[in-house]
Amino acid sequence: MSPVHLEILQQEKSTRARLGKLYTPHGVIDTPVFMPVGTQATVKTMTPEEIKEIGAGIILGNTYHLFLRPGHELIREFGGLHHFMHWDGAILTDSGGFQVFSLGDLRKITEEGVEFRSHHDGSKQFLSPEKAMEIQMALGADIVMAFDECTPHPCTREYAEASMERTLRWLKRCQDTLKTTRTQALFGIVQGSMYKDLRIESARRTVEYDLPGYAIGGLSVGEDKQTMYEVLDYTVPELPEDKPRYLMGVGSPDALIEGVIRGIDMFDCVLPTRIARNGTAMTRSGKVVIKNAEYAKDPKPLDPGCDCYACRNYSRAYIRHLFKAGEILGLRLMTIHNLRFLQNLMAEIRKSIAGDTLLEFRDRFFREYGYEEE
Ligand code: PRF
Ligand code: ZN
Repeated sequence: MSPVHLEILQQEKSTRARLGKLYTPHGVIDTPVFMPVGTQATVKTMTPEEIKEIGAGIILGNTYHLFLRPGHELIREFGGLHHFMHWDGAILTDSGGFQVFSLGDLRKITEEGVEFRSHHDGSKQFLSPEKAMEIQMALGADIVMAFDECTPHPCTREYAEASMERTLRWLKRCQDTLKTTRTQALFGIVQGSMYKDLRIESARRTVEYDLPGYAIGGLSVGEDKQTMYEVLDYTVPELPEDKPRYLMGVGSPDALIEGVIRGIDMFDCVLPTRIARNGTAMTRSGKVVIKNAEYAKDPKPLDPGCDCYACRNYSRAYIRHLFKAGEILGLRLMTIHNLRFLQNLMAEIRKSIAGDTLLEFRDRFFREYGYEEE
């Protein structure tokens, strides 16, 4: 059996949402799950103990960044990413197939792979399906992602089709390279831009590889949210019921709820941690921009409904002061809060699936929070 597998506990009757347990070599994770992002072998500003305390059991790492610095060979020498960063929970590593393609003019795509210039020193580098697997084998993540191309948006049909075909050929090379390992699970990535027939074909042909899990890539790349939800509406039914489904790079509260309703089990995004460091807290009544003058004398916690360390102990006025004064603790408290907010949101989503009330939960949540504009 694959080192990673999903047990489905309940299928909601009124939506495609499922409640499950994701078994990994580093623990069992309740799904649907949001995975905090630890791009450079750290969830920015947080210790692993703090990540545990907010309730996360799985985090993300990045092939692209760790390959360039400190280098995957060094991490291998330290016994892999888990040991190197002192995290004993589960880890999923992304393949670099997104970061490299975000470099724009700094990269050149061929059948063999992608040549690019390092964002650190401009040095010439190369990533291919084989190289991305070699790096992820050295990092030792529980779940490794196939090396794909995330097409830009908008994108012509011709380009989307050619790119989708290449991503499928690359998947074969990823699978062949990884065959030797018995402890890491390879997830394939569905592409096809916003073209229905391409998405469906990409999903069907990716599923033929009989992988332990499937991701939907190429979304949240600038299209509007309704378009993303439509793509999910026709893509998810092509994926097997009994395998985890991962929507890459999505983490706004409304998209998490809408994604779960459409049958997604896993999500990741830099959004909660990034906006935290910019001084924005997610709360049940919407966003709190902590530097705003209205919070200068506000004795309330960031979110009166939250049980995180920041909300249990500190006022908005104090956290605003930390931000105004440029104090690091401000970044830490906001990050703890936003990550805990999303963990609590996912827990409520799971409870709603169990009670067959997810649509009611969505409507109530949206009334209180307001729709996201991003
Ligand atoms: N591919 C990979 N990583 C990703 C994406 C993708 O399409 C996205 C798209 N939102 C985020 N991260 N490999
Ligand atoms: Zn909080």
